[in-house]
Amino acid sequence: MTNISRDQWRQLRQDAIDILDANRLDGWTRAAPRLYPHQWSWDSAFIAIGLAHIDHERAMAEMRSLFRGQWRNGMIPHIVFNPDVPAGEYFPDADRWACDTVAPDAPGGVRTSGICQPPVHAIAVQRAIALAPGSERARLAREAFGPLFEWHRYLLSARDPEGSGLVTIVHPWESGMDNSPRWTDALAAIEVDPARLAPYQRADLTHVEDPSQRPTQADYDRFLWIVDRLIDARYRVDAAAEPLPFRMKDVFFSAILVAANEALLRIATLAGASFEQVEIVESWIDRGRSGLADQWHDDLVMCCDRDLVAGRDVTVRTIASFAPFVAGNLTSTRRDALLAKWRSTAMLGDPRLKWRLPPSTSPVEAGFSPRAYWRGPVWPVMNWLFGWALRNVGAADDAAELAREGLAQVLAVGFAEYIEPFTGEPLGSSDQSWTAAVVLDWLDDVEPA
Ligand code: 2M8
Repeated sequence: MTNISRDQWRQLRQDAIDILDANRLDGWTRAAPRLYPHQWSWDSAFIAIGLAHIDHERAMAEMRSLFRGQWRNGMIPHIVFNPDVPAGEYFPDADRWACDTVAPDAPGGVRTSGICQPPVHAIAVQRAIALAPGSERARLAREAFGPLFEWHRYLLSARDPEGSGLVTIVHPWESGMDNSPRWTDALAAIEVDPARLAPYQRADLTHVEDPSQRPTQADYDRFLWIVDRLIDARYRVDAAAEPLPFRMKDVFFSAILVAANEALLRIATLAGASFEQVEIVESWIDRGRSGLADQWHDDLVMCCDRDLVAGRDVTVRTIASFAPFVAGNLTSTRRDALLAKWRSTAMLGDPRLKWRLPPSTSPVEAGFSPRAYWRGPVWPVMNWLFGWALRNVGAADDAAELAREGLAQVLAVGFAEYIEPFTGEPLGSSDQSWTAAVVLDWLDDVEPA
């Protein structure tokens, strides 16, 4: 149940549509009007989930446009660059990534970054298909199955040569949670040689009022240092001559891949995929779940990333520690333990919270910082993702709470990128596309009062 009136419901829906329309370009949607003027991979997938409620064709076009940037090795890059953005508006730009000059696997015709982001895409395609007329579903499934299958195959081969079921990310930007304290120790261990780092001008600080919300300069240097090492390797992460400086088994990314493979399985059936392909996807799901189970710590009641460079598990408590909800199919003991943790003062039970919504980092964690990027603020898109996941694991009340509180938050503060958890202050970019998109999905489930 929500406390949204019919007028509020209508207004919120219209505002969300207006934001997606304003951020719309030629067949795709900018992540945000100023701070993020290009097409971001997982933003696009969430955007397609919202668009599916307005126009399933537009949702599919969003995904199709992203697939144009797919690499020859199957990778879907984290950014497909908009050629019309003036130089200096966003950094690092396509020239700095240099994929088209150094990477043999980069696509022709479009410029992209050389890393990837969590694979929400199959989940989005499945949603668009489900909301399309019955007569169109098989066609849409056939169109999307190939790119999605190759994308997942890339993640389970180049990013998991060990066959662990867990994806190795090679840059914090790949996690989508760029500045999370999950990466603090691994980043601190990276030594940047200033003489070898080309001078650069950040663009992000010109778009936010308070630079302390964004990553520090030292971390930004490390981010670019890692990009340079990837360039040295010509972006062949599985065949780099020198070990890459950041190598992390990311449990949140890996859990999304399990959920995406579940979605891919349904798409496969509709697409008429071969028996072998279906068996492969099923084996990926099993591998993913068993990899996540290996990273479960009973004493901490959390799933931990593994730092492959340092050879240790990362025990920092963040929203990513709840990755098993996203992967689903938990034992009831583990599900109940994780739900108790979710409701505890380490997350939603913190009495200081303005809305019962999960901070990106647990408030009991030393690295918690309520205004800093991915170190504490609440992200509407995460509220949606965990609501979706909780519903899938049968925690319907907890899922409904996220939708109710999430909508109340957007009603109060607008379509912000992220929000201070205690004061409710909207932070980062305004008119963020994925925030608008998840509102459309929530509203579809809500009966106005
Ligand atoms: C943020 O990341 C970009 C780099 O990819 C940035 O800080 O410039 C993250 O929140 C990421 O998850 C998101 O996809 C992107 C666009 O919304 O912004």
